Order: sequence, then structure tokens, then C-alpha cells
Amino acid sequence: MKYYLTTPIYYVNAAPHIGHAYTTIAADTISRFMTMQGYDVVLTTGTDEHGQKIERAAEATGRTPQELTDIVSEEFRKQWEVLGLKIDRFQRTTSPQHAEVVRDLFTRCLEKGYIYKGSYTGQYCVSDELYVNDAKPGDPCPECGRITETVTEENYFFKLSDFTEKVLQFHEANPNFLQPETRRNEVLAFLRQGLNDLSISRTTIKWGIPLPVEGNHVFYVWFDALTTYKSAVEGQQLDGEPLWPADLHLIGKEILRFHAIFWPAFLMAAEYPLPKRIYAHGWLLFENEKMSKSKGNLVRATPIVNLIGTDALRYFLLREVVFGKDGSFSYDAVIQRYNADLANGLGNLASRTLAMIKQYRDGVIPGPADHDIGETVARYVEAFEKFDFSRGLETIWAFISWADGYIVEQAPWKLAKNPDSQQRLDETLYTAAETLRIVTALVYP
Ligand code: ME8
Ligand code: MG
Repeated sequence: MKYYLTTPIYYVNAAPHIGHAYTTIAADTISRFMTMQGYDVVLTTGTDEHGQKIERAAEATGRTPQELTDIVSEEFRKQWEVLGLKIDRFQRTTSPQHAEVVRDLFTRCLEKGYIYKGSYTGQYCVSDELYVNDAKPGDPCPECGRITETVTEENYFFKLSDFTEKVLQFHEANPNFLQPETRRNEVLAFLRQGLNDLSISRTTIKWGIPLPVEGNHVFYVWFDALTTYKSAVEGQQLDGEPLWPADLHLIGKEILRFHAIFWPAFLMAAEYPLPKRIYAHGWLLFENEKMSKSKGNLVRATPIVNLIGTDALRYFLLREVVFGKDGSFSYDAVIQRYNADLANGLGNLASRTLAMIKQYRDGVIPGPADHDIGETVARYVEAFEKFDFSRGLETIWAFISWADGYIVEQAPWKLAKNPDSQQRLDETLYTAAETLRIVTALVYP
């Protein structure tokens, strides 16, 4: 069975930071976990390279948009390599193949009568690439607080208002489509206020995919960006099944409405299948604020990896923050987890177990075992299936603590001295070694 999951495609206005790494690492974790569960997994990520935000970032750095996007897209690709993530497709929105799929989606929506020409005057947030319909000139963006800009242009509109009921009904009929629950409630509340039609083209910017119509229209960047999820696997099959629809879109909570409302509406209009699930995780905060490129309060992954390695960084991110909620990043907490959980917890169990097996049994693991780990494994699988990574890891580390206590209680160093206790010593050493083997398998994702 195929399992196709995606991360957001990241803006190339600045280099990757640990917030991007957080989502992409979580996606790679799910990919490994689902692979262990027997699925054939495809993981897509990529870069979001068009739009006003990128056009301006390029201007500010004195490069052409194409130059900027080539450079920064490559930085993202390299970042995933440095982190040891298995990316199956890296999709760039500037690829001609992607543009074709975007135009196809537009044409389908047009043919089904969901697109019309009109003109838009209203407020726009460039940082979020978001139309803020109910704002007045000078008002801040409700999402990020930046001052909105007034846009007046002729556009193509998508009849989003036709989809209020359809998208609402879809969410109501599919309670697991959007998780966690708090995010779902947010979207339902938003839908109940009703949707306005959405401008999906721009004429005042040049850096975008041209519409297949007369004039200088380029696609609104979110119409282009969301379609990446489909274009990355367009026409492709795995195990005799088409890869689209995606089994999971993993995103951060600030881009919820684009994914849980716009995207399903576009797909419904074009009569394409909808993704099966959206999971919106929380934010990594730095000194209680969302880390962001534009605020500059950034932590980069590479220096941390150079110091403690990729596995330790993965462990930290998934254990420290409850997935789905916001959580703070601090260097102190990284060091704390590294020392307490990895060096002392897992590291110590491994080194003492291997040392004893070497000392008492010439390095050959004896048997049989003293414990039944079925319940630990079941609890871990249950947690990981729900993307409750921190609880899954707690379960594993509780098992490590159990093994530590068990070793102290059995006192192999005493058993070794007593000829009548040799079988007990075998069982103790085997149990410790078996614990390590199982822990190693469970922490692989
Ligand atoms: O929104 N904490 O791109 P983007 C947790 N191009 N996750 C974070 C984070 C933080 N502090 N900062 C970033 C875009 N992320 C669009 C997406 S998708 C069709 C288009 C992660 O570069 C998180 O996954 O602003 C968030 O949703 C994403 O990076 C936003 O990246
Ligand atoms: Mg952002």
C-alpha cells in the first residue's frame, strides 16, 4: 500500500531555519514509521518560489527572482541532506512541469464554471500572501500584524463562496480529515461565517506562472503553491495505485485555512480527489515568540547538528514539544535532554549492558528473557499512529528506566561471583540486551 505525505513547500525569501526543519523532520519520522508498518512511502517537500514576497526579496538583494530562488531552493535541498532526511520528491514551483498542472487545475475550474473575471480593490498582506477582505487601508493583517497594502487590479476570481456549504459538510462528514481537534474547530467556525470569492490571479506582479488566458495575468501564489502537492506526483503510481490523493499534508498551524478551505474547494471544483488528512502542528517559539525569517529570531539546524548529530536533534524536537502544541526552543533544553535522556538514559544502558556481556560471557548474548515488551510496543505504536511523538518516546524511555532498575535489582556483578546463579546471570544479561535491541528498533523513526 502506498502512503504519500507532504510538508509545506517553503518560501525562498530567506534560508531555512529550525522551524522548517521541525516539520520536515516530523514528516521523515512519519515516513520511517509508516515504512516500518509496511507501507511504501513517498515524501514530498520543495520550495515556493513565486509571488510578490519573493519578487520583493529578490529586489532587496539585488538579484533577479530566478537567481534568488535558485540559490535558496538549493539551500533547502542541502539542509534536508545535512539532516539525513529521505526526501523522495523535491518540487520547485518554477519547474515547467508544475506550471502545466497549475494551468490544468485552473482550466478545469474554468470549464466547470467556477472562475469569472472581475476586479479587486482591497487590502493585501504581502508577508502572508493573503487577501484581507474586511480590512481598510492602513489596517494591520489579522494574521501577522503587518500593515496591509491596497491592491487594485483586474483579476480572475474563484467562486469560493459557492463552497462554504460543501467544504463545511465535508469537514463535518470527515471528522478525522483535519487534526488536531482545536484546529478543526477553528476552521469550522471560520466556515460558518461564510466565504468570499477569491482572486486567483494578479496583474501588478510579474513573477508567477502565466494564466492560460489573454493578458498579463499570473497566478495568485497560493493557487500555484497548493497545487505542488498534486504536481509532485502527477500521473504517478505506486503499487498499482495513483499517488494522488495525498494521505497526509503536514503543515504548521498558520497556514491552516489555505489547506483546509481553499485547497479542498479548488479540488472539489475541478472534481479531483481530496487529500485524506491534514495535520497542523504548533509553533516552535524562541523566547516566547514564533521564530520567523522576517523577525530574525532564528535558530539554525546545522550548527546544532554539527555539535550533537542529527539523531539527537530529531529526538529533542519530537520529545521536548508535544506535537500539535506550541513549544519553546532553548539551547539549555537541548543540552539537558542530550545529557539526561540520551547520554545517561540510553547511552548508559547500552554501555553497561555491553560491558557486562563482554566481561561475564565473552561478548556472547545468553538467554532467555525476563520480560514481555508487547505492551510497551503497543503503546508506542498507538502514540506514533496519532503523531503523539513525545508520548511514544516517553513510553520507550520508561522502558529504559525499567531496564536500569532491573539491572540494579539483579546485580549481575554479584551473580557473576556465585556458581549457582549462572542461569540467572544469563537471563539478566539477555534481558538487558533484548531491551536495547527493541529500543533501537522503536527509536529508528
Ligand atoms: O508558509 N515553528 O512557507 P514558509 C514550527 N510557502 N514550524 C515552523 C516555524 C516555527 N517557528 N516556522 C516555519 C509558507 N515553520 C508557504 C507554504 S504550502 C503549499 C506553502 C514551518 O516558508 C511550518 O511547517 O513560511 C510552517 O507551516 C512552514 O514552515 C511555513 O514555511
Ligand atoms: Mg511563514
